[in-house]
Amino acid sequence: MQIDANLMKWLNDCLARGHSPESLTTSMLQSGWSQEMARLAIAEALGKELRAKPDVPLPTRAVPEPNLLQSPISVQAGDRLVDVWTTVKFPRVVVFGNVLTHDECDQLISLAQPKLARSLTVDNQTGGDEVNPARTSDGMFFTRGEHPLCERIERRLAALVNWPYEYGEGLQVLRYKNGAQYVPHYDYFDPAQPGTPRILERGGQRVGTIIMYLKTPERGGATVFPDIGLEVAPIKGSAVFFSYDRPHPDTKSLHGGAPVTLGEKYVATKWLREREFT
Ligand code: PD2
Ligand code: ZN
Repeated sequence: MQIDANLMKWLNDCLARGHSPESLTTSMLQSGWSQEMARLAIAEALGKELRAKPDVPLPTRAVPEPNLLQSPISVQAGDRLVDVWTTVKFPRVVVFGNVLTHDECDQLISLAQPKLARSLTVDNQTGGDEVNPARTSDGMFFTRGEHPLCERIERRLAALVNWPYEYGEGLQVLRYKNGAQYVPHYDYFDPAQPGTPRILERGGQRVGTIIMYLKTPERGGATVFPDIGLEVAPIKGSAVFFSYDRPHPDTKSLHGGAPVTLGEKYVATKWLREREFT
């Protein structure tokens, strides 16, 4: 798509003056540009800026972002009105209520049940999967749109954070039994690891995460953000969204699943890539 030269000049000037991609997105939306156009134009401008400064090691990327101009109490996310509970500017974290009905939570758990197995994490050396003692949950993946329910939820999430449906990985469902946890980590792929280029072939970096809570434990199991001391309570039907514009700890996107100390917790995670996830 050809992007207007005046718009590009304005974007490049703003970036050179230190404006963030998020603030430029906000300005463009306020001026009546579409989310898609803002995303494309800003990505293009960021690319130009980086080519002019080849020594910048980790490019910032356009990221998903809900439309929270004027601090709404709720936002229309496709087929559902979702509540806005808590927002943090940096790192960008938004907690949403009422993302899923209780029925949808129960149905996702039932669909996932037959395939739940000890969670694996990506082996950074090879790009393959490995059992990790830091992650004691059981998990499974759906492919994108694998069931009509998955597709309905995935389209809702795409609308919620203004990020194309096709850029999302399939949903992952995790079960944390009593005592299980997921120690703090970053969801992006570490550029320094030899297996990463292979992983990035399928849609580039991860730039955002949505963790939906499907079952509330009786105690523990918060999603924690240690860099900012934030704990998100795992309440059934709600979700936490966060984004990261670089694969770097400076994004303060470190997060973990605190141990469940009574009862059982289920979540569904949606990871969002830079491009179409194939
Ligand atoms: O279940 C959680 O709270 C959690 C915490 C950290 C899930 C993930 N990360 C994840 O799925 O990446
Ligand atoms: Zn995570």
